[in-house]
Amino acid sequence: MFVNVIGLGYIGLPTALMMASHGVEVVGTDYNEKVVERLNSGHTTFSEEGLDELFQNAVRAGIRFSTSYEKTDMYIVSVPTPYDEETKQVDATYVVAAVRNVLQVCHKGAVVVIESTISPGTIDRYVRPEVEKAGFKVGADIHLVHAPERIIPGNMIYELLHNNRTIGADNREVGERVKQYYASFCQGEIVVTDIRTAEMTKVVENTFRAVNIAFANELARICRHDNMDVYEIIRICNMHPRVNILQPGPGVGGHCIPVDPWFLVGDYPELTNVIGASMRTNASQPAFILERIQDIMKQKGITDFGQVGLYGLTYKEDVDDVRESPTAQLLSLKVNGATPQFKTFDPFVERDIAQNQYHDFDRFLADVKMIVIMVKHHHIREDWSRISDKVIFDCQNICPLEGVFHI
Ligand code: SAJ
Repeated sequence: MFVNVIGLGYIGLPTALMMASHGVEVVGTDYNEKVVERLNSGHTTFSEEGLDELFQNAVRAGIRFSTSYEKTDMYIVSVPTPYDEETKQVDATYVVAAVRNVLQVCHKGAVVVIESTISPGTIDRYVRPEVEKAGFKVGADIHLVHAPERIIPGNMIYELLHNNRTIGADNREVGERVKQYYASFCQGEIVVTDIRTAEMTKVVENTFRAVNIAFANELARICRHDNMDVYEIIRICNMHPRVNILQPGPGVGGHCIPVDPWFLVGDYPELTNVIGASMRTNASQPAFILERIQDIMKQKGITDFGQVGLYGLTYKEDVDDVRESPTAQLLSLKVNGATPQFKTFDPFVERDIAQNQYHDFDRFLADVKMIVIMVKHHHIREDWSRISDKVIFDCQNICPLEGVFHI
């Protein structure tokens, strides 16, 4: 068993390390030299519970990292799949580029697994033609498989080991062969199905979550309009045996939930009323939060945005991932044509990525009168007395202090 994992990001790296730690010979490839250098120097590229330990195990087991592609039995492609801003359809550029590179080195009989999230039909439209163009016959010379990932940042290692998985293949025997690789570490059930079904299930799973978060965000707006307590209402509704409402928040971030459902809207514009409306609701949540900040400032006589501190720059709690974060979305909005000069702080973000960003929590606190809790990092929950003299707008419903403002 010899695998080349292409793309050493949030999904590719843990997958490569996991396989290497479970007896598979692995080489990890990334076109970013800095990433490869860092891994080769013995360091991981992002923080995630258990990742460093897994990394050490994989290194001991002989994993290698490189910028070039190698001749292996199987390729796992886990590169980004953004959406085209205009058409909302999947942008398969990175997947196609990776597949082209694979086809230049692979031998006949190799299996090319796409792990990146793709909309139904992407393999037919973009990947099969590449294989044929390179002079191979799909199903005879090269086998194509889609094996979407399901792991959640913050609990990746546990979920890699325990989540059920889906493998889509043109033919059962190839699907079962790929299953053996994943079964080297995955203790969950691994379902083998066809490629289009696998493509669709992944997008549907993330769409389900997006629609349900949008529902919670819409409830928050209705409740705000007439001064009802959305959290109490959700709590009581969720005591019904068949109701399970998610939590409203300051917006939806990450590289999955605000992205993947657009693939369906892009491909089926006439058939996606609920999904399209949900995506627009989630995308406009930061604007709703900005309005709420202004209301609270008015009530409390705060006139300067510079006296307001946004706590949290990541897209969710206890991760260092800032992709599409609600705070970044909020910071891109304007009031009367100008960008509000909020102060910002995040204990997980060392690099300077936002305006007026502090790296010392005490100094941040000293410079603001009002705090907006955008992200529920464990860090802020450790000691509430630190912010008890501030005006608090808690977008995550975690602060137990008196007089806190909510969404
Ligand atoms: N959020 C809310 N309210 C909630 C839950 C989440 O506002 O009740 C927000 C979060 O704060 C965050 C965003 O939604 O900004 C997305 O976070 P998430 O925890 O829902 O999901 P991700 O993006 O970290 O991971 C999702 C997962 N998909 C599902 O749960 C269906 C994960 O299993 C996938 O592997 C991942 O997308 C992916 O890579 O596709």
